[in-house]
Amino acid sequence: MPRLFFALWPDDDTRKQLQAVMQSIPPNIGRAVPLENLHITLAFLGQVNEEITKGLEAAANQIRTQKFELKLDTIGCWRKSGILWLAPVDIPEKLGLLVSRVNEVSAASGITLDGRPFKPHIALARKAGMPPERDQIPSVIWQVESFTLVESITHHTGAQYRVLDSWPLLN
Ligand code: 2AM
Repeated sequence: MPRLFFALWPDDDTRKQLQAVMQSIPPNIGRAVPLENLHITLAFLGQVNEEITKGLEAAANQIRTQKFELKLDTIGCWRKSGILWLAPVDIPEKLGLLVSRVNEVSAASGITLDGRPFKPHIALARKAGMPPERDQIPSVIWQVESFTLVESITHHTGAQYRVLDSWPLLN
């Protein structure tokens, strides 16, 4: 069964800005996540069968929250998981609302979520020890206009992500 998650998937302009961030990180800081894999997870769903996925997609179609600007302006490291992350200092209310709605439709479709508090972040590198100096990293301004359902495929070389579906946010 496919492993799925709802995510914010960077558009071309945002990915260009993320490339600048990746280029600012010292190469010895950990194992860099490939540029095309960078994303923000809204809700990790785990393994989901086809029938539930169909229901989930129909329910996600009903989500009507608004577009927002996301400023990714802080960098840090979680020691336990070894993740070097880029994150917003301020979480826009509209992002919080979107996550609530995504969690609701997932639960209503029969998916058990892990219930951990939402910490929006982009994983930039794994097996990282120390974050680089904050002021060496450019901020990213992301105009978030949609959200996506993504499949995670694990290869021995690392994860590969496939966007299955995408829904626009409202003006
Ligand atoms: P991470 O990048 O911070 O590890 C696909 O695996 C996405 O879902 C990743 O963004 C990952 O976050 C996130 N995720 C959240 N909970 C997860 C879990 N229990 N197992 C795997 N990935 C999880």
